[in-house]
Amino acid sequence: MDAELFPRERTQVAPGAVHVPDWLDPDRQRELVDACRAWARPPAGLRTVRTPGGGTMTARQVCLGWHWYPYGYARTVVDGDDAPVKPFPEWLGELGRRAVRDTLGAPDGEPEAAYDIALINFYAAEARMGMHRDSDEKADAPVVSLSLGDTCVFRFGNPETRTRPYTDIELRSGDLFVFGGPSRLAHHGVPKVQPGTAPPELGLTGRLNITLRVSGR
Ligand SMILES: O=C(O)CCC(=O)C(=O)O
Repeated sequence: MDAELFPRERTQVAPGAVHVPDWLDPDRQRELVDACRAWARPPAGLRTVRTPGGGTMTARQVCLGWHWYPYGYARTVVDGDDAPVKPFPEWLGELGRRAVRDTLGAPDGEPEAAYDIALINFYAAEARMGMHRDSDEKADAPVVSLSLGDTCVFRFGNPETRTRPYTDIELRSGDLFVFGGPSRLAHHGVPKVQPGTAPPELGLTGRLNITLRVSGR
């Protein structure tokens, strides 16, 4: 039995930034892992991202809709096999809009966000992601982040600096994190993954993160 003594609660981490534990049920998590496996296949599959300074990101990545590279967007994998980026499925956009409605509520008199970018990050045991802002988009719609597999420490900071103040949150398989409004450009990162913590029935070794954004393009 692995039920929590006290269930984890939905938390507003900062204005416009909300963590919802267990938002995805186990069946939905499995469906998303299967989808990620298909998206990860070449062409335009999972790749190692090289940064302009000559380094590499330890989390490997595949994109849907628009291809993100440091630091811009393209329709083909300009820093990889040059293949057209895989399409962004409508059902994933609907999942993103539901995530925003469930956390931040329906936008006042404005149309709901038309999600058109997914970044799928795969973290093996030693992978992490440095503090950064999601600032290559031309739209200010909230970012939706879904976690699958191993638990990680997710560091959520502030828009001004890559350093303190920040809050460390444990993101587990099935958790949702949404950040918009005054937190849309907050720095965030993943300093640690806890290997071997994925739910065994998910059949995933490591951690997957699905980040949904609106390009505004
Ligand atoms: O893996 C995560 O939870 C964060 C991913 C992220 O920050 C990004 O893709 O920009």
